[in-house]
Amino acid sequence: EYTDPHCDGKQAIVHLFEWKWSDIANECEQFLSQKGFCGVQISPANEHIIKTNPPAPWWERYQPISYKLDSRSGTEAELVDMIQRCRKVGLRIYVDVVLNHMAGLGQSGVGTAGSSFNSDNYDFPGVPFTREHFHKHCEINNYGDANQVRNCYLVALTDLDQGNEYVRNKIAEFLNRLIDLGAAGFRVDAAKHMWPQDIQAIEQKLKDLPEGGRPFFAHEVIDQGGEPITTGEYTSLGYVTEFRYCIKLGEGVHNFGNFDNAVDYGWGMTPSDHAFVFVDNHDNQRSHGGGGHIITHKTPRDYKMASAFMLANDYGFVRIMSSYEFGSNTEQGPPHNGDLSTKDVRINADGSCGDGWVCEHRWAPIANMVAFRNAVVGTNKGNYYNQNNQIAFSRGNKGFFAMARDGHMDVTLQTGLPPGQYCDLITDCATKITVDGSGMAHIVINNNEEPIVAFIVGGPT
Ligand code: LM2
Ligand code: CA
Repeated sequence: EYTDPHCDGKQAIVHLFEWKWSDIANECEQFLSQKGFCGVQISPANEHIIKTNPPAPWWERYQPISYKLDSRSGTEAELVDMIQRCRKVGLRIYVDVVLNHMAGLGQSGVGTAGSSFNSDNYDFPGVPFTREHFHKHCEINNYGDANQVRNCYLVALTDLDQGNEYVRNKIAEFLNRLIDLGAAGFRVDAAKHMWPQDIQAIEQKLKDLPEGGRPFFAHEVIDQGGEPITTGEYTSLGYVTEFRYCIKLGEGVHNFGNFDNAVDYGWGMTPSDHAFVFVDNHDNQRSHGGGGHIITHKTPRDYKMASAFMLANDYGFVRIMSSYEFGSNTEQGPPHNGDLSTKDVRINADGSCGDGWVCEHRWAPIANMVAFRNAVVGTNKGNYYNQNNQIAFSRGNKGFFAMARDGHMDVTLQTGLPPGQYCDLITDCATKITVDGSGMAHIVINNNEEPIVAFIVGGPT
C-alpha cells in the first residue's frame, strides 16, 4: 500500500528542484512525456518563510508558515494548471511536504502567502497552530535516542506534535486538498523525525485519489546504519529513501568491482519493493542531510555512469535529481532575478539548459535510460560480466546494458536477447548492435564522456 505511483507502470520520477510551476508544466509537455518519465517531485508548494539574509536560500521552503498553496514556485492557480497539464501528457505530480515542523525559533514576520507568524510565540494564524500543537522545546543532539529525534527540535525548527488529533486533522486536510487538485502522492520531509504510528494515523485520514487507489508515499528517513531509527519502521507506510545506495553507487563508479554488492541486504538495506533510490538528492549534493561520498553533477562523467547503472539495475523505485549550479556556498538558492524571484529555466537549442539550471535529467545517458528501466521492469539480472572496470548484464530477455570506466571495451558477450539489430539508446541510434542467432553480440565502448551502451527489445530501430 501507498507504493503505487499511478503512472501506468513507469519506473522513474525526476525532482525538478526549485523549478517554478509554469516551467514544470512546459517540461512535462516538451520533454518528460517523450522520454517515459512517470512524474515529477516538486518543491514544497505551501507557504514558507522569506529570507533576504542570506538572500532566498533554498532551505526557506523547509520552514512552513501555513498550508496555503502560495510559494516561491508560484500561486495555487499556477500549481493547479501545472498538475493538469502534466496529467494530460501522462505525468503525475508528487509534492514535497514538510509535516514535522513549522518555521525555526527566533523568527517572525510574513510568509509567501501573506500570513503573519511568530515562531517564539508558536503563533501560526494561517493554519492556525498555537503553542499547544507543538512539542516543548528541546534540541536534537543525540541520534542514538529515538525519543529525542522524534520529539525534540531539528535545528530549532518548531516541532509539531503529530500525536495531537487537531494537528493530524490539519495535516490531513492539507494533503487531501492536494489529492483533490490531482497530485498522485507525496515525498515526506523529515519522516525520521515523526513517529511511524502518527504518520500512519494521518495516512488513514486521506482520501483515495479521484481515479481510485491510495496516494503514493516516499518517506525521507536518513538511515545509514548505526542508529536506532531504521527504514524498516516505515516500509508499511510506503516507499522509504535508501541513502546507503547513494554511497554504494559512489563506491561502484570508482571501482566497478563494488557494483557486485551495490545492494547489501546484510547491511539492512531496504527491500527493493520499498526502496526509493537516487544517486544524490538536494541535501547530500551540498553536504546537508547525511554524509558519505556522494557523486553529483559536478563530476558529469561519473554522474552519468552512476545514474545509468542505477536505471539499469533491478533495485528500488528511481528518482532522478535535477539541480541548479552552486559553488562553495551550500545555502545558495536557485538562479534568481534582482528582486530574488526565481528565474525561468532556459532551454538551449541543443536541448541542454542554461541560466544556471543543470538539468541532469536531460543528459542523454540519464534521459534515455528511463525507457530502458520501463522496458525491463519485473525482469532479473542475468549474463552478468564484471571485470577491469567493465560491466555488462541483461535484464531478462528484454534489455542489455554495458558500461566501461576506463580504456576500451571490446568483447563478445551473451545478451540473452532474441536475434536482430538493436539501437543503442545512449547515442539515439547512432550506434547499432547486432545480436546473432545464439544471443551473442560484439560490444564496443570507447573511452569517451558517455561510456555506456544499452538496448531493449521493442526500442527504436
Ligand atoms: C530534512 N530532513 O529530515 C532535510 O534533510 C534537511 O535538509 C532540512 O533542513 C530538514 N529536514 C528540515 O526540513 C534544511 C537545511 C537546514 C535548514 C532547514 C530549515 O538543510 O540548513 O536550517 O532546512 O530551513 C536553517 C539554517 C539553520 C537554522 C534553521 C532554523 O541552516 O542554521 O537553525 O534554518 O532557522 C538554527
Ligand atoms: Ca518531530
